[in-house]
Formats: sequence, structure tokens, C-alpha cells
Amino acid sequence: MTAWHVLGVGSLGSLWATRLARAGQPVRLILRDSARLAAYRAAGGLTLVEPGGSSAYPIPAETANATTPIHRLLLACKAYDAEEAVAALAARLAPDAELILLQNGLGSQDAVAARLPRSRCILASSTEGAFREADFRVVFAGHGYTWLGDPRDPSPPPWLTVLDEAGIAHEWTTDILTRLWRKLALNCAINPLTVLHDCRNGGLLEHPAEVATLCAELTELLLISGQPAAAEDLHSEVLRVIQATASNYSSMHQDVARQRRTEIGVLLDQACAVATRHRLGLPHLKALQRRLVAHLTARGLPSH
Ligand code: NAD
Ligand code: KPL
Repeated sequence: MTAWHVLGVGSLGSLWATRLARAGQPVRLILRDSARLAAYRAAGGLTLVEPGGSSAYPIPAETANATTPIHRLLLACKAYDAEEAVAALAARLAPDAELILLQNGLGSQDAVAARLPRSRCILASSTEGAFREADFRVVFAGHGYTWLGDPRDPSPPPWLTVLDEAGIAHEWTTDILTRLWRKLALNCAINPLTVLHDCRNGGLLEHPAEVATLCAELTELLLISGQPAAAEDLHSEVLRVIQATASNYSSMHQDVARQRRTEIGVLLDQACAVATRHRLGLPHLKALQRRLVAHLTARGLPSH
């Protein structure tokens, strides 16, 4: 059986690793350095907390410096760490290596694929929700779906059946870029405003004009980027997501509240860069980027 190497033992990486291990799959965690490896070993494994209770999984772990070849790598770090993380592993990747990139937004996937021209990069877009309750202890907070696809090769990999066995709800799509663009637009319409208004997602119902204007500009952006399917009824879907997740804080709001770096670089920055490339004005989106950058800078957080 091919081992699943998992780099990024945070929320989503732990959620995948524990379910794969539970299904009897060989899993190996790749930790940042020997100090994290020692902390993991002291914790005795990864714990997954679900409504039915919590279970611990003593999954073997290593650092990037191990020498065994990697045939299948689940990359589950944040988008801003992705390129550097794979660079450190490049020498270990077997010629037939496949990577599953779980990063949100757009931009990091191309950067990873450009570094690894011989490897197959499968992109993912997930609506599952998980958070770290403590080190190596992850709560499965929201059931969802993971779409997987490869813009360069429409054939599904044979190991998708393993995801069924592991209870990882997923679907293979030949249109993964549409999914990723749609999610990027949703995140650009919701996440920065929740930070600037310091509110839960539902708080945006008090700013309907601001949300509507952003959705109109994002729709223009998707259309000029050749993503008409991602643009369809964007405003209605944004309102639907705001209502469905009204009591949640967006991931960007949570990052700022915890003084953590945000993924603005692969969301709003990416959207504004594409607009500039197409000579599209989009004044509200660009003003939103300036406001968010000022907000992050004032709090001592990275602005990209
Ligand atoms: P996280 O911060 O919880 O976990 C990332 C982990 O990667 C951290 O433990 C970090 O130390 C580790 N890491 C970073 N660089 C590394 C390196 N070089 N070597 C080893 N480990 C390294 O992040 P997350 O919430 O799991 O998010 C991962 C990606 O999934 C993000 O792009 C996020 O937007 C996306 N996502 C997350 C969720 C969720 O519910 N958490 C849902 C959908 C999408
Ligand atoms: O994906 C999200 C996020 O917070 O990043 C939304 C859809 C906005 C839900 O909170």
C-alpha cells in the first residue's frame, strides 16, 4: 500500500491523517523540525474530537530530513508556506509522486506545480471545517465536501476509493479551477469585511450595499478571467453563505483575532493582481485591499 505522507499537522492535515489511519491506511506525518517532532511524540499521537467522542491515533511521524521516498503527499499547510514546504521535500519525491494541495485561494498551487514539473499536482477545494483545540488535538467542526481535480489531466486517480473507505466526503471534478475561483470570490466578498467590521459572518447582513458592490466587481473579475460558471449568481450565493454561517467567524477574522498571519495573499491580493493584469478598475475591491492591508499593518500582522 502506498503511504500517505501528510505535511502540515494542523487542522485540516490532522483531520485527513486521522481518518486515513482509522481506515487502516499507512500514514506518515511530516513535522516542521525536531522540536515539533519531540512535542508530537510526547503527546503520544494525534487526537480527533468528533461529536461521538475523541480518539487518539499514534501515527508515525518524521521531519522533512528523513530519507524515505515519498509517492503520495498531502500538502496541508497554509498557502503562504506551501512553496517552501515542498522545496524542502523535492529531493524525496519519487518520479511518480502525486501531491494533493489542500490550500485555499489561488496562486500557491501554481507556485508548487512550477517547482515540481515531474509530479502530478491534484488541487482540492474543501468546505470541511476543523480547528485545533490544542497541539495535536483537532476538532471536526463542520461536515462538508472536498472537491478534487487536476487542470492538466481529467482522469481520476485510483486511490479515490480509499477516501470513501476513510469517510472523507469528496467528488472528483474536471472543473476544479471553477470551484477554486468561486471559493476565492466568496472569501473575498465575506472574509475581509468581517475583519474590517469586526463581526460574525451574519453581521454583514447590516452592510448589504457593500456586499452587493463587491459581488458585482467580483463577477466582472470572474467573467474577464474566463470563469463564467464561477460567476453565475455569485451575489445570491454569497448571501446564502452569509445566512448559513451567520453565527461563525470567518477564517480570516479568526486569524486576526489570534494574531496569526492571514491568507490575504492568495485571496484579495490575488483577485486584485488579476484585475490589474486585465486592466480592470474594480475600485471597491482595490479599496478593500488597501483598507485590509492598513488594518493588518496596524496590528503588526503581515500584509500579504
Ligand atoms: P493550520 O495552520 O491549522 O495548519 C497548518 C500546519 O502546517 C501548521 O501546523 C504548521 O506548523 C504546518 N506547517 C507549515 N509549514 C510547514 C513545513 N514547512 N513543514 C511542516 N509543517 C509545516 O492550517 P489549516 O487550517 O489546516 O489550513 C490549511 C489550508 O487548508 C489553508 O489553506 C486553509 O485555508 C485551508 N482550509 C482550512 C479549513 C479548516 O477548517 N481549517 C477548511 C477549508 C480549507
Ligand atoms: O470559507 C469561509 C471562511 O471563513 O474562510 C466562509 C465561507 C466565509 C465561511 O466562514
